[in-house]
Amino acid sequence: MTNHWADMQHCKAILVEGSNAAENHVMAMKWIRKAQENGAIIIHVDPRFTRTSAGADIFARIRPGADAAFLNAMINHILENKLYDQDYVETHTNALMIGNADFDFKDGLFSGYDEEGHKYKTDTWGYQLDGSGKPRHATSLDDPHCVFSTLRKFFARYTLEVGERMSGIPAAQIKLIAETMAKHRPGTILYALGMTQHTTAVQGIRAFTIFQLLLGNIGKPGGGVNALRGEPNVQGACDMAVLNNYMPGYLNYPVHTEPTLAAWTVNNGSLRRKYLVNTLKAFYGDAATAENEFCYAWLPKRNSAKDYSAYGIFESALAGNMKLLWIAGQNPAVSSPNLKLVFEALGNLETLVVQELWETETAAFWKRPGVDPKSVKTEVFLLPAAFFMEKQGTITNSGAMVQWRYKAVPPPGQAKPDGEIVDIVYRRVRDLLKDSTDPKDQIVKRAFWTYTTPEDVLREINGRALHDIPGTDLKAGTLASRIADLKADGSTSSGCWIYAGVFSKGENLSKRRDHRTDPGKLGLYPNFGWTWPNNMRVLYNRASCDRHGKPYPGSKPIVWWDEEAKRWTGYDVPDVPVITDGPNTPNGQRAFHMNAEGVARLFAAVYKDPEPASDDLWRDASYVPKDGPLPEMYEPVESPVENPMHPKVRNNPMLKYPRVGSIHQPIGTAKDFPYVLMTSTVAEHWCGGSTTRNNPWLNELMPEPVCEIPEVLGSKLSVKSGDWVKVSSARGEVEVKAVVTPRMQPLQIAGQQVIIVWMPYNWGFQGLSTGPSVNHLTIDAVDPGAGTQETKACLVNVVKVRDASARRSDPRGRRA
Ligand SMILES: Nc1nc2c(c(=O)[nH]1)N[C@H]1C(S)=C(S)[C@@H](COP(=O)(O)OP(=O)(O)OC[C@H]3O[C@@H](n4cnc5c(=O)[nH]c(N)nc54)[C@H](O)[C@@H]3O)O[C@H]1N2
Ligand SMILES: Nc1nc2c(c(=O)[nH]1)N[C@H]1C(S)=C(S)[C@@H](COP(=O)(O)OP(=O)(O)OC[C@H]3O[C@@H](n4cnc5c(=O)[nH]c(N)nc54)[C@H](O)[C@@H]3O)O[C@H]1N2
Ligand SMILES: [Mo]
Repeated sequence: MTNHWADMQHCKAILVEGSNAAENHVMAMKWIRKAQENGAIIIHVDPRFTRTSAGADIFARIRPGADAAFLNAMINHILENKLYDQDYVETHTNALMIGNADFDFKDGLFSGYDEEGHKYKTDTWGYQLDGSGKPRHATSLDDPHCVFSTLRKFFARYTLEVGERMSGIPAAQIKLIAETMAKHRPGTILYALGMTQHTTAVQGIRAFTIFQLLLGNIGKPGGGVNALRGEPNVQGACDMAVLNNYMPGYLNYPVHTEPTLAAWTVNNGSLRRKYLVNTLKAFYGDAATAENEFCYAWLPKRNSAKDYSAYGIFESALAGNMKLLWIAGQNPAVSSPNLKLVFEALGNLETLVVQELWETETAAFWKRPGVDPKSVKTEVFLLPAAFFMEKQGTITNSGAMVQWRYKAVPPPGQAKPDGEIVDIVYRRVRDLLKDSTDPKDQIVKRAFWTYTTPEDVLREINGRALHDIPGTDLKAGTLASRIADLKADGSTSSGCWIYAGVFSKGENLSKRRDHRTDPGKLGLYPNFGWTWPNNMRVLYNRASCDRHGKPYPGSKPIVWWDEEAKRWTGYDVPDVPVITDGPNTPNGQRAFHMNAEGVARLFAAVYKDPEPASDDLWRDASYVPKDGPLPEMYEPVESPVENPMHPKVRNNPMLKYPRVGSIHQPIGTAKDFPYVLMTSTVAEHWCGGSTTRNNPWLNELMPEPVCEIPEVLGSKLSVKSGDWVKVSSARGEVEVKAVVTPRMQPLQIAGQQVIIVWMPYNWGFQGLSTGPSVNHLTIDAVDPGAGTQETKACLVNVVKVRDASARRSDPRGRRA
């Protein structure tokens, strides 16, 4: 999220695309409704008519995976009709920078495509530089060489008619949505899995960013691009490096070509080095010294050719390259796509440890329906874990707000909080290694590990001074109260730099609950919980002001330059590199100061600032999507239509699929599997369902999985609601009841009728309510950059099995 939940009340328009907020983010709905009461227009773009659509002013039905076509057509409409915010675009984006003359896009490929290496060479994706290595600037957006002209040319292909042909949304409605968003500013975009579970996930979100930047909607109250995150603490988990390619705080995880800290620093800059040093001090304490590069050598290095994601893990296990897998708080035997591969992989392990509340499908995979337990050699341990109300600690929400939660009841039986389980296992392993002289065991033996409570862990994450630090009020042991307190020389330690300040003057700010203090009446509540970084609530808020530091008219003032006090000030923490560097200085114009250019990037250029990096300011190379600097429409891996834009490059050219051969990862075609399957969750169950399917009341509300089909398909197959159907894909088949409904409707795509069906993914063979898992059908192709699975679009066939009156043949769910 760039903004935060309560901020949505300030929106004048809200585009909800790829999210069913009413059923999955009920608290978001509270603020969406408030905006609506204030006159905001709510737009919902979705393949299925849900409770979110029912509350919207405009509902547009889209084909799964065709969002880029719709968004690009809207962007083109904004550009062609000059509906953009010219001052914002010139001041706060790279629109005026001169692009590399050799950059090109042809037949679905950006310049630099290396077919053999299966990657892009990005040397034409940059700017023309002046003598000092800075991008050259045009004086007008009409300059044919500036980034803005590149944009105009690129998006010109996406007329409203092309948008309609590929997405299924009528041209007039695309125009209406673009003009509504342009007229009602500031507006926001809310998204979730409908956008991300695709092999073009990153590109779709890039299109959001471009659209919002053109409208001048980033950095303002009521603006932004807001990801509605899923699992309660998914934000906190990502912050703490649950993502396999990051250290805590999104520092790139060291790879094998970076054997030393010095080598890592060349690639990541000295600012990030400072934070990595703080993390290493938190990991290794006194063992980490400047002389030994803070024990950097002890970190195992990633092999950049290997896939360490959940998919890579199962593929390693499948190949017999993994002995032990420890799964905590995840139920992949229901929630991962292409379950056949997952089950086979689990069966190839020697040991599986499952740390759980229940004996889930994952823990019970060895006795799943249709399998003889004797044939599975994997030894399974089930460690009983405490649920959220049985332990204390923090949860970080989508707005990066860290909030403390208290224990309400003790855990049952032998169940323990996850932190305690990890602590027990760690100490036991350290004891076992006591006499080891193997250098690789140092990482365990010398770890700085002294925790007794979750709050100790949060203090370690926050960071502290290790010595008295001259010239500051930091004495040995003082907790850091902001990021700027962290030092580069090893005199401070901080487990996760972005959390520095969650403690202030010894107080745990995540426990604050002041819901009254609200300067500016913006809903910021600065004394409620604590948000990273530095308790800032709206990211990029400097961009809410013009080049002179004055708030743009039309949106509520949030920060501004105070000429008398000679500093940035306002209701929120100003998002500027130096608080006293005013709008007449280069720093004062860097509203997007983490980008090397200092401005937002309509075109995601390859660029590194030539100025020597400083310890305190961002002067960094910027992130460039692997699959191109501008968003292009590519078809899902399994799609019933060709790609009329570039038939030879139908799918994302950076896609790798199948990764382990077509036996394990087959691709179905429309000839055998004519319908598009879209999957999602339901209001009444939670994800893989182990918690909710063990609750009789919820089971009564939503007793079993179904396949929802449009009326045209119902008539074609002579299927009524309640009849049994077999749904099959190239990977498996399941038998469920059909629900024939007007919520699903066919779409006309490129002159042909496309039928979309829907299934929930919340069932499996364990618990009080059992039923077949839809993930037997789904495809495990992933986005090349983000690694998200394409569980929103694959091809299936649907055939009638028997009438409603017949019973399901296997009540525990049919095996694929
Ligand atoms: N009650 C309840 N709440 C939950 C959860 C739960 O299981 N139950 N799960 C939590 C979790 S982990 C998450 S990640 C979030 C998920 O929150 P959402 O992302 O809202 O979850 P989904 O149900 O997957 O809904 C995505 C929406 O995108 C639509 N969609 C599918 N494909 C496309 C497409 O290609 N384009 C567009 N524009 N739309 C598409 C679907 O029809 C659906 O309405 O919810 C969280 N909240
Ligand atoms: N087809 C399809 N597949 C999908 C999706 C989809 O839309 N379509 N959505 C995807 C998404 S967004 C997500 S997030 C995943 C979710 O996939 P999972 O993470 O596998 O789903 P959950 O059911 O939330 O699993 C969490 C498990 O943790 C256990 N648990 C809960 N609290 C604790 C705790 O405090 N400690 C421990 N140790 N265990 C605990 C629960 O009992 C549960 O079994 O599914 C993905 N799979
Ligand atoms: Mo999720």
